Amino acid sequence: MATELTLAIIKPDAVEKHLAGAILAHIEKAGFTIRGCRRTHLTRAQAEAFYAEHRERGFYGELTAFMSRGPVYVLALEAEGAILKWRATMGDTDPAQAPEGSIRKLYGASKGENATHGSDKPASAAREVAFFFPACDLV
Ligand code: 3AN
Repeated sequence: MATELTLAIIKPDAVEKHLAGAILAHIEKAGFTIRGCRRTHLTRAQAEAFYAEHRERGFYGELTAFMSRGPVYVLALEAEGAILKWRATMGDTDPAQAPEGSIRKLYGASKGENATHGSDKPASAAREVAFFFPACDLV
């Protein structure tokens, strides 16, 4: 399996609950190398651009309001097969369905406020990493 980068976000719900440190520790224990890490507060327009592929879904307004509600940590994570590995580490979108010990089971509250984001496929990972990090900042 090839070494990949994926884009993770520690979402506003987790940052508000002071869970960013616990989630960063979970990420490192799971074997990812954090190649980029930045705290930022998305504007509504940035959240809308980031989630543009979901614009037809009923929860788009709720999602983009939530994602711009407070600070987030954006992370570029590296590992063998990082995209699927990070999705497995997070667990299902719905925390109630996520496996015991996964980040969303441990820290998520609902399908919307589920603590973390992860890219779903290689094309999304490339777009999402580039959305937040110029190549020179991936160290
Ligand atoms: P995932 O992030 O697990 O790939 P998607 O692609 O189904 O999940 O959904 C994209 C984003 O929209 C997720 N981050 C999730 O928090 C949010 N979302 C999904 N379903 C709902 C819902 N029913 N209500 C509010 N937000 C949702």
